[in-house]
Amino acid sequence: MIWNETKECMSRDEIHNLQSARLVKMVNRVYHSVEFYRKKMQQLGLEPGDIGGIEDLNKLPFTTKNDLRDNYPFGLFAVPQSEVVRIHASSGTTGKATVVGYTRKDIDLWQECVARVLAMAGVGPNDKIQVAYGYGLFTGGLGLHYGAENLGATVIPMSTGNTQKLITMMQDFGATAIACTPSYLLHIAETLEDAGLINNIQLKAAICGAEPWTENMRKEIEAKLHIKAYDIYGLSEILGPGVAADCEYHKGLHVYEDHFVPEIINSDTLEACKEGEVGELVFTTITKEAFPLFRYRTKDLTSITYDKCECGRTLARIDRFKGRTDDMLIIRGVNVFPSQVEAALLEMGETSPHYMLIVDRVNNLDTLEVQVEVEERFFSDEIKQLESLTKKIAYVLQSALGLSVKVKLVEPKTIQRSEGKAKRVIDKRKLV
Ligand code: DLL
Repeated sequence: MIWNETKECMSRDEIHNLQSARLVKMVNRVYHSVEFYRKKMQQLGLEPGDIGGIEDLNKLPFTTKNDLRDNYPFGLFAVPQSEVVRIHASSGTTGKATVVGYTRKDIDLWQECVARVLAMAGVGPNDKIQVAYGYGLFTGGLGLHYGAENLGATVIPMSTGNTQKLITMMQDFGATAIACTPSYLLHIAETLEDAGLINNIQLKAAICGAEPWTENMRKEIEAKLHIKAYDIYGLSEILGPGVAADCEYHKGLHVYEDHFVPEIINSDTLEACKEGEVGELVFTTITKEAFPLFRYRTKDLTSITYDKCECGRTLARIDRFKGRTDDMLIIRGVNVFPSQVEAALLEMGETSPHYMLIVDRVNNLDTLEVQVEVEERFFSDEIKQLESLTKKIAYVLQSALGLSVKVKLVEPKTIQRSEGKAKRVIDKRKLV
């Protein structure tokens, strides 16, 4: 059943016309309310009237995270503070936080987008959903919370921080859905397994995102918990969770194009990529009031298709994320994404999905060590078994990455578990 047919199954012409009308309105409004954009457009010799529709989108300037930081905290807001009802922020690893704001209408839009995601995952008013993303300035907790309420589901606002309590309540309240990062869900699954409680839960769906994860990881989670797992994408700058999500066919994430216009560009030339070609995802918001953005460069790497999905939705689909331009490692000149390691390990099927990449530079040469957890039995007296598995993994990774890799097998639970976004890389080259 498609929850919102009128918004998700429009013809491509209807989407084009809707986006054009909304873009024209948005550009006019932003030109007159945000000095930063007015100046940028003037530098390009652009007036609002030059943007007649979506075909003129590429005339508009790009926006980057640095632009947000330069205008910290409220310089890019397009409404007076009295109309802002909520603020969120993401800390990032360097520099100032990026601050975003929402009007009442923006919050309504956000709730609706998240409700659409949940409905696509089969969640409805009869479900009880544990929201185990962090609550606070991070958009995950409150974003999922209000979206689920909007749908009429019963929200159990767990946040992060107490896995034992989460598991107790999962059983006692009969939670049927959970929203958290995929790495945290894996940790929850292991904890349930260790306690022999997997069959005591009523979970049927998980809505996971906020970090890159592979299709194999999705299947691993489904198999461990006997549930359906769905991918939800978003970023605070554009909305928070709910910009795109996948349906039961898992053939890419449907972008809510009635609110966010996606483009894929080559990060070096800034030219548009062809359909299906991997590049940097760029978004323009066309309905947001408090914090509209023109052509925001997300740094997320993916490709796009405009073909109709088997589920009937006509919305553009972006492929599962390959990584971010800024988490690509260059090791001895070879480009490596942590997700490639995850895909290769899970494809092999003899290790756990817990791994860590340690990059170093020894005698001016980059080195990559992949630490991966394997079952306890490999560490018993059968030393030979451990050696042969190490060699096998090194071979598999070398073939997948095109780079020789040192593999270190570690005992279960050695690699630190995360409740939020997982940390997969320690790059010691950056510490010197
Ligand atoms: O992570 C919003 C969110 C919360 C999304 C809960 C999904 C669920 P930020 O903290 O601003 O916002 O981080 C955004 O996280 O640019 C991606 O690099 C990454 N990301 C988010 N969802 C996915 C996903 C939230 N499904 C950044 N797959 C984005 C891969 C994701 N990466």
